[in-house]
Amino acid sequence: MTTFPIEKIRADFPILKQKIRNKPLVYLDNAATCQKPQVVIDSISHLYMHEYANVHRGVHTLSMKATDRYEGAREKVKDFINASSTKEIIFVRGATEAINLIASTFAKANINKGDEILITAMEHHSNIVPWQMFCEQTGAVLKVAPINLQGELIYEQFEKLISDKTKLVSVVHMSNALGTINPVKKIIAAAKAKNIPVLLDGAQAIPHMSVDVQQLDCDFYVFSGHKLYAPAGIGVLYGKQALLEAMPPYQGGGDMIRKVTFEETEYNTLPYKFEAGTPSIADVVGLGAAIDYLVEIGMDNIAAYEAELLDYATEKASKIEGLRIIGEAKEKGAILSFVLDKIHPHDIGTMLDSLGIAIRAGHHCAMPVMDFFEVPATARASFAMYNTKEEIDVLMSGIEQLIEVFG
Ligand code: 7TS
Repeated sequence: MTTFPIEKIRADFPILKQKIRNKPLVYLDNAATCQKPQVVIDSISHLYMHEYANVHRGVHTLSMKATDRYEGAREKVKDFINASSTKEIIFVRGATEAINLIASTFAKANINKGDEILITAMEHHSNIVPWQMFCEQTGAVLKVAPINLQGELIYEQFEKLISDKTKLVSVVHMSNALGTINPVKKIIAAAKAKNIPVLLDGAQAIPHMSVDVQQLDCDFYVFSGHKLYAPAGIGVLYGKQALLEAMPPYQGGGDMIRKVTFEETEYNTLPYKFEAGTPSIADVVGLGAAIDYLVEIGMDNIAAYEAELLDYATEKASKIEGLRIIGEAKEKGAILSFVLDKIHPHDIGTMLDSLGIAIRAGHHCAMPVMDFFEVPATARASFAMYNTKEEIDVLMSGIEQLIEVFG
């Protein structure tokens, strides 16, 4: 912890310097979206000030510069998750669009009536609803592996649900509502033994740990830029090249084609086949800058620092009478979901805001998780690498004040 350059990191995030309601901002809503370092902000303004034009189109200098920046970012993403080729990196709007893309293309081509898609009971709605829509359209069946009261996947039950009919396993790497980190290597090995492709929803995992898609041997990995210190509106779909090659395109339009006549269209090669229309050029460049920034700090250093933050917060929270932590998995990322006796989570959120503390209160787009724990909502403090133990102290004393006044 002592070697983690926390002061420097905090100074890199201009938004953290401000006061909210006359109190220093304590931003603990990082699972919803995290703040942006100056280098990311600068990379975007630099592009618009000096290098902006449409990509893949022009022979003119600006277009070539913008294309270099755009494709350079794809290279950075490839290295960051250790994909084997930039052909496997598709830029999309975010994790949600990536999952919908897979449902509309891979699933449409490979999953039929009576086939099964296996998810878990701790998924975000974006890894539930696209599959429900797909099942409704095709007659495929959605199977849900249960969780226990700690918020962990009941692995034996999951394994039992893998059948000859299973055509896709789609699992969250780290839960946004509970913080649980799933045993993805075991999950993938079990699916591979039956030749079943695996999609990992990495929206929460990606900012907290190093991810190596080749080592994991997952078939698809999806995440959003805005939870990775990059702009909103950009995300990544990683897919194994052979699978992506065999998939039909997602949207039709410019850039995803090689040749168009009124009789037929020849599609472009990977990754462009899946990137119809002018992309979010500046957001991609911002994502590249965020990755450079993270690589310099080191994902393993970030993981170690955040583990200390989570331990500290968990220990403090456990001592508060009337506070119940929702999600106590052994393997857990930097998320503390909780409820308080007699105080509704929305009131916790509002009252903490008056102290300058930003947390999220709600169902976190994981309503089935709320149902399982029989709570309408939770309050959720989610940590990032720029948070500190002092901020956790502020949160805990805020909670104690609430209990004293309203509990
Ligand atoms: N999957 C997980 C595990 C998530 O946490 C989220 C967003 C998504 C998918 C969807 O990502 P998007 O960028 O496409 O919206 N989670 C949250 C959250 O916890 N609070 O706000 C958004």
